[in-house]
This record gives sequence, structure tokens and C-alpha cells, in this order.
Amino acid sequence: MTTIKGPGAAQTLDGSGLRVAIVHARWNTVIIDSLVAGAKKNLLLAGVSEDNITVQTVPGSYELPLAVQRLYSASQLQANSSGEGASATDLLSSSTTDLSGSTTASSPKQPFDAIIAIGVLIKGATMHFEYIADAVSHGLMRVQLDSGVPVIFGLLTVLTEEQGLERAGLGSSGMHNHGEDWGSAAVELGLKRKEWA
Ligand code: DLZ
Repeated sequence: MTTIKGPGAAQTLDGSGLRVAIVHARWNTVIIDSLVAGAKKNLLLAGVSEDNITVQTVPGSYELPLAVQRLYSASQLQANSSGEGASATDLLSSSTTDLSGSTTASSPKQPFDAIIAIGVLIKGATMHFEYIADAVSHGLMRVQLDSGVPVIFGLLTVLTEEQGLERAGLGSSGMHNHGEDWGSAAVELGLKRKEWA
């Protein structure tokens, strides 16, 4: 069925040169896990390599703006430094740990080209939902305008669990997984950011 809502026809974009982070909250895990899987699926489909996708978690959505901001700064520092400042970049380490537990650092990486922030806020009986939704929305916008890195808004603000499940592709109505749209948006904006630089 043709729908009016949504980002329009799928675009074929080459994300093979991009580095993308997904930062997600852990509240409402079942919905979150599906959204994260959808975002990652479309990043990989667009050619972003597994090695260039970093996934970080925070407890709840309220923590997303700071996490996105610090993650991006650390990636810039990592790309610009010649080894100093490692403590700030440990968070982003592109290192690998072998079976003996020893760690091998790999080469510095480019800063993230886009960051997807994913959280699920479900309205409860109090005003908590409104305050967090407002703070996180404004916080994420501020981070992207202040830093210039595209921050993809993957915050679901739903009235019921069912609405969340539907938007994560887990409901009975056949609604698609919105995480996939966020993966595609990250590729599109990551490429545009390079173009606009
Ligand atoms: C406290 C809280 C509540 C009630 N609900 C949610 C929610 O639906 N989704 C979510 O991501 N986080 C929730 N949190 C946690 C807050 O986002 C935050 O982690 C805590 O208030 C600690 O700062």
C-alpha cells in the first residue's frame, strides 16, 4: 500500500566511507533492541562496514545528549591526536582484544560522520515523560548544531507499549521498523555532511 507518511522512495547511497555511532538507551529493551537492529541493518546494507559502526549504551534516554556529545568529541580527539589523549578516547577504542586478554590498538579513525541516538519514552502517570522528551529533543538538536555532526533523532515518544512495538516492527499492524529509516538517514546525512564541509 502507498503511504503518504515516511521519507519517500528508498535511495541508493554508498556509505562505505562512513563511520557511524549508534548510542542507545536501555529502558524498554525489547523495543530498543529491534530499533537498533533495524538501524544497523540499513547501515550495513548501504555499505558501512561493521568495523566502522560503534554501538554504545546509556541507562535511559535522558543520558543520550551528553553521551552523543562526548562520543563525538572523543572521536575528533582520537582522529586528531597522535596517541596522546588516549584516556578520553578509550571509550571509542578501535582496538581488539585477543583471547589472552591483551589489547592491540589499531589505527586512528576518522571522527563519526553521523550519530544515531535511540531511546524509547513511554508515557506514564506523571509528568516525567514530558520533561524527558523535551530535554532530550532539545539536547540532541543542540549537540548537532553546536558540533556540526548529524544527530539522527531516534527517540520514540509513545503513549503505550503497543505504539512502541508497532514502530519497532514488532506489532501486528505491519508497520515497518523505524530504526531502518534512522540507519538510512545517518548514511544520507553523513554523506551530505562531507559534501557540505
Ligand atoms: C526514569 C525513566 C522513566 C520513568 N521512563 C523512562 C523511559 O520510558 N524511557 C527511558 O529511556 N528512560 C526512562 N527513564 C530513565 C531516564 O531517562 C534516566 O535514565 C534517569 O532519570 C536517570 O537520569
